[in-house]
Amino acid sequence: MNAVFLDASRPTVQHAHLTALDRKVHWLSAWTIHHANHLRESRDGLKVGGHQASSASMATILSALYFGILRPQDRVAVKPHASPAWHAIQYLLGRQTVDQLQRFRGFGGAQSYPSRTKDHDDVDFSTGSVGLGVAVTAFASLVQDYLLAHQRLDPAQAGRMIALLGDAELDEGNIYEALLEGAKHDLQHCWWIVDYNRQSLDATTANRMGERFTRIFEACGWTVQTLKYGRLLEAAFAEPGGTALREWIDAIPNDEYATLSYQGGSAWRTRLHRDLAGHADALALVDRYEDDALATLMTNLAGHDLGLLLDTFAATTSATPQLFVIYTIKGFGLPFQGHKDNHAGLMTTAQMAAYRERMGVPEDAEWERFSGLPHEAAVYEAVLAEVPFVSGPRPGGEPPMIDVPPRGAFPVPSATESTQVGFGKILNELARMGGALADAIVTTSPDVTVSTNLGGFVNQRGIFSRTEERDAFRDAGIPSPLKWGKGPTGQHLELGIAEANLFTLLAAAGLSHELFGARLLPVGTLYDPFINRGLDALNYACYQGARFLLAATPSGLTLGPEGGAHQSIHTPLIGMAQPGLTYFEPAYVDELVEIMRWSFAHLQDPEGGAVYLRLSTRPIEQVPRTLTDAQLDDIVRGAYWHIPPAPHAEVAIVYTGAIAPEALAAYHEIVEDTPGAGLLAVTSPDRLHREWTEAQRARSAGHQVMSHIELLLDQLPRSAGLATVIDGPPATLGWLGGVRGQRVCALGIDRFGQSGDLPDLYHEYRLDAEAIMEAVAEVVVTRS
Ligand SMILES: Cc1ncc(C[n+]2csc(CCOP(=O)(O)OP(=O)(O)O)c2C)c(N)n1
Ligand SMILES: [Mg+2]
Repeated sequence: MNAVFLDASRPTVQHAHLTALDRKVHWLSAWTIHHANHLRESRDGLKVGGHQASSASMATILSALYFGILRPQDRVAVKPHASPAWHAIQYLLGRQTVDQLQRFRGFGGAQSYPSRTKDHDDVDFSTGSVGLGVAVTAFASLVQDYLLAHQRLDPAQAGRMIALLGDAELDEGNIYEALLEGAKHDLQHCWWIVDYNRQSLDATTANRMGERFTRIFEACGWTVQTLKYGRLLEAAFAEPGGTALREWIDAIPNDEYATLSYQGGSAWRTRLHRDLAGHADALALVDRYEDDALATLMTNLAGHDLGLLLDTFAATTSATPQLFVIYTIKGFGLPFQGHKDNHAGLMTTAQMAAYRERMGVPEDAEWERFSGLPHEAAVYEAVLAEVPFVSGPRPGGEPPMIDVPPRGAFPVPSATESTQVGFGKILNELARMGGALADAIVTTSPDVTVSTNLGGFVNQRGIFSRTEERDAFRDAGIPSPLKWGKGPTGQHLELGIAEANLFTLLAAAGLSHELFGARLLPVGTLYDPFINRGLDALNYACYQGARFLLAATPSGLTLGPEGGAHQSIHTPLIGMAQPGLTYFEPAYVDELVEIMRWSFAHLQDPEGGAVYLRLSTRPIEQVPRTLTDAQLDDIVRGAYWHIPPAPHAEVAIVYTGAIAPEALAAYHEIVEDTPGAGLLAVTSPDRLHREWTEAQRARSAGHQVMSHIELLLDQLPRSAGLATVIDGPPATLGWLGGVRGQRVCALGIDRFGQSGDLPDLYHEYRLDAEAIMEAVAEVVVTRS
């Protein structure tokens, strides 16, 4: 690791320049927010917002990192509401435009919170939902270790994965889930830097949490560095009377310290005189300072001391994960510093004018990069050109696409098979075949590897660990279908039971090509109901544009005896509603093969995304058939006519997923009375619905297009009814009635389930053939 400022003879001129640049970071972040709220035209009366206090709290920490410590390969998740300070730094580095800053929080401008996909400058990790940006750095570090061990990343290109977080962010439970997982995987090169201002959104936070955090992190193998006071205060502590001063400040409760920080010099003096009345030398020390200087001294916390931060970070060269708890004041240097209500506080125009004066920025030069600094622009340009962060290209990019094996290379399903078993066999076969695709796959699961049928792949490709770990059962000759030895070449990352970690890992691994320049095809498995457990992390992964294949199984009521606690109900609607994720729910394994082939290409497509397969443990009789190219295309587009309707058909049964046998049985029962009826297989309600709404949008723009579902339903008379059925919410397919204005009766689950076998459950919850026939009667009879 480069230690730019490690040398004790640190060039002080350079240091002065960096201090000046840090002042610009403070100024520009406050000004950007001010401009968005007070100067830019408002058309809707909404408060624009932005966080001047949170930015000021962290600005110097950001300056230390970006101007002195980071190298191009280091990756940072920035506290969401410090985004203005981060953008200001990118602007000073020439990596952000003034136009973007002027449109901060406006349409097309710099985003409220750093966004990989929406911001124009180079955001490493999106943040916003607090806690997730922290955890993703741990998993990015794990992915980096994986790539290094697989010799897919040049060690010289390996970086530190760094999270900058607020102290209240430490209340988020997902941070501790990641912490535990990191400990299991021997996490390294990961820094979490806490902006310890002891304020949350609502108020000043609990006293003495700091030491508890230390114990928690140390227990997980981290080094904790607590930086409390700046060098001014440390120097004062060394003076006669300084010890008493230190004891006093160490003991003062957070809220009282914050109150005094807000009130300023004379309040400090009054309070110190009261509390240190017996300490003449301490009071003499205090009284050597004028009011303003006293306030500066008493608020000189480590997070506002650039030199101290530079030296501390530069001296940290160990690979051991590091927690930095850095004391700061929220709103540092602003009129509302320390005030408990300052989180969303905005400076008034008058306060801003005074602040501009204090920062030495001339009027009308507010946006200039170096206005008001002691030297000419060229001096700072030269300093910035030497910053290690800009010393070379950043890793990442678009690695070449990996071909997907032809359809014929995949196994033929057994006569009766579940989609879960089919999924396991497909991955197993890919592992056996070898080649670039198999090598790029990395599987992962939160302690359900075996029960989601990843075993075949894992047996062939091994479990990843940076160090070799033997399988004791195998060594002892005890039979087991699973090989559980681990090593650096393994391609499976076994996680503990914390579904948020699964999704956060998928986020990091699914960005591997962009973060590290090496393409991975991550495949994660879990039980479908537990998607809810990690839902925000799943949304987070998709928001960042991560690419992964998620197989969720078992799903729905169809898991039978496992019962209500494990029955997923509304996951199809999540699959439909989640941007960046395409949801499929095939019934037959030949459909699954084609969907997985499509998925591996979609994961790599620059316009692609992640894929969610909702699978089932129910073995169902497969259809002996050879699918035509047109049928294969229909399957990945979301639906095909399992049995096409006649032109005069009165009804079609529409089904998704594992209740296909009930749909077929009902079909054979009704077809005598309603000859020419159709049977429509929907493999992806999500794709159908998206394409339909896109086609509507395109038509309103004057394009003559028809979506897949419109073309399929066009084969039915408009007067025909639809009876739809899915082991999920009826609404998943109920919308189909709106496509051509057909009557619809939608069956599905809208109550909690319970244990039982499938005949009982399907009867009770109206998924059986009888219920489907009743639905058919409903749409046919009501029509006449
Ligand atoms: C998951 C989530 N819940 C709530 C919020 C709203 N929120 C934004 S910042 C914040 C508290 C910030 O306190 P802290 O992390 O200490 O940051 P500071 O501004 O003090 O630096 C909250 C509750 C959020 N962004 N994400
Ligand atoms: Mg805070």
